[in-house]
Amino acid sequence: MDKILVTIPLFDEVVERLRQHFEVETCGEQAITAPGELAARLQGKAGMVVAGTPQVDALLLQACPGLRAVCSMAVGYNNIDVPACTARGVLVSNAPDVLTETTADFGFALMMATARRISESEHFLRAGQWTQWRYDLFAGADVHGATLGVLGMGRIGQAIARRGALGFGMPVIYHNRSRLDGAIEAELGARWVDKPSLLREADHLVIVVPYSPASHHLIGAEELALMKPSATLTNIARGGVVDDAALAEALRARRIAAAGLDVFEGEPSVHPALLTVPNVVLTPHIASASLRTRRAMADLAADNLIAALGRGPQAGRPPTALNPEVLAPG
Ligand code: 8YV
Repeated sequence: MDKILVTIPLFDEVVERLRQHFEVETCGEQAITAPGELAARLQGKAGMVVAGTPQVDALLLQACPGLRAVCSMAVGYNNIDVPACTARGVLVSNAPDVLTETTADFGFALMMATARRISESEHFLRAGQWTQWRYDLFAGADVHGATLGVLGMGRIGQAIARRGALGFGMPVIYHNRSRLDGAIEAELGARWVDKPSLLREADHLVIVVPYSPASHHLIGAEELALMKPSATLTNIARGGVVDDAALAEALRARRIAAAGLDVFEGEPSVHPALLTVPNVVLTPHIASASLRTRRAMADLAADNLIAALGRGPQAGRPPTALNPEVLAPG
């Protein structure tokens, strides 16, 4: 029986399902992220379940020659060197689609909380500072009718645009490497613009672009300077797409009104300057975290691993493989 390693705390039911096919080693309550420990615990393992961390790179693969499948319960896979896996015949899968609507709900909620200053006002109330009604008490920006800017118009970006256009009457502008086809643009009422125009025109900018070296610090001091002083920025993509130090400074100086951040450079550490500015809503990478969706993500990772290692009804055909060619016959 193949042995596998589950590197993250996971639903008992999903681990049980994996045990029907494999000898399973789990990590307990603490995810395994340190490269040395990961390599040591992967010895003799044919597969592993991961999420957005740890790094799966050529060095790790070299240290674990028996590894045949890396199955992630995240849609973003910037932590996995897919070409290096392909070169060694290691199947990689991610978890798209099952989290799209849940993540879009959260992106929209975070954008609204940011625009309407929900965290900041709750802290004020909890601190016993609420002594009177005032016309300008935590007066923020409207969401309905405001211009929604979406940076990165993949599945999640489109789901956010749909919420804005259909639910809140927001004109939608977007920037993406490739334009959506005309029918989808029409359905979303979305207009492609170049990046500077997106930054200049958006009242609420939501960032949903995958992380890669090309998107590193896509938003830094220069880009923030183009935004309206009344604008908000929401990042549910990946830490590193936004220069957190530059953002903290822009928030402190009120060069933009507010930000909502679910992802951070170097998370779970958070840039200390972000912790000192009041006009930012901070959440610990929970955009996909409804119980039902997290279970669907975990099940999809398990389905992929079972199939990748030749078991179950989809043996040899993992449903969301990123490099299915490694399993192709011949
Ligand atoms: C995950 C995510 O919760 O799917 C992704 O890409 O960012 C989240 O849904 C996270 O990656 C877990 O590490």
